[in-house]
Amino acid sequence: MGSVTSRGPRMEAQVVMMGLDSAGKTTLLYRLKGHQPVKTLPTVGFNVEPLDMPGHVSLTLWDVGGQSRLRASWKDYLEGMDILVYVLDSTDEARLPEALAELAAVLDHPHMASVPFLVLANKQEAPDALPLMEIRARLGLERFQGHSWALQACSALTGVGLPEALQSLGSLLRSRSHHVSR
Ligand SMILES: Nc1nc2c(ncn2[C@@H]2O[C@H](COP(=O)(O)OP(=O)(O)OP(=O)(O)O)[C@@H](O)[C@H]2O)c(=O)[nH]1
Ligand SMILES: [Mg+2]
Repeated sequence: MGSVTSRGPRMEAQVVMMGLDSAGKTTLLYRLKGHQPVKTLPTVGFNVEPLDMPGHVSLTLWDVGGQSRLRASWKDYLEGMDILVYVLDSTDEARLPEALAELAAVLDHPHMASVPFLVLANKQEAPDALPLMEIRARLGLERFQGHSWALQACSALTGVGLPEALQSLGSLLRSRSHHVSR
């Protein structure tokens, strides 16, 4: 089980980013680091980047490739993670059920017991994006009992919603670290 270590005011956390191929995970990773939008290739394996957040929180972000042939190895990234960031392509209505099934499979893994998760409804700036309310209804995240979770709309392209996403991430991590220390 991972540990959100809190020495003095500093907190360190391991964050794993998952979601179907083309959801926008790698684009998000580099936007969160403050880069301009980057051109990405489908990720084979993973990218890992440190990210210092305000409030003395140091994250390590693991961005794992989401193509179907790669999903069998998702389980290899779960040990020691403090939080899951699950990225959805809001324009990909056809694959929403598949995305939800893969999320359920990840949360079902023993390493994920009581690990919080943040679902990012990405690509919200696109004209054909499903509205957040509809995504919320379709996902039914309440079913995942035993996990704290949050749902946030964002666009890795424009950056809208990313500060809120980091805030949600911080709150979920803090609730977990309190939980762990008791
Ligand atoms: N319109 C729009 N396109 C986006 C957004 N975020 C990412 N994309 C595009 O979606 C495509 C896939 O983005 P990636 O970041 O490579 O997706 P990924 O989730 O890392 O995909 P895998 O590595 O295959 O798992 C790229 O063409 C991105 O430019 C967004 O917020 N809005
Ligand atoms: Mg990628």
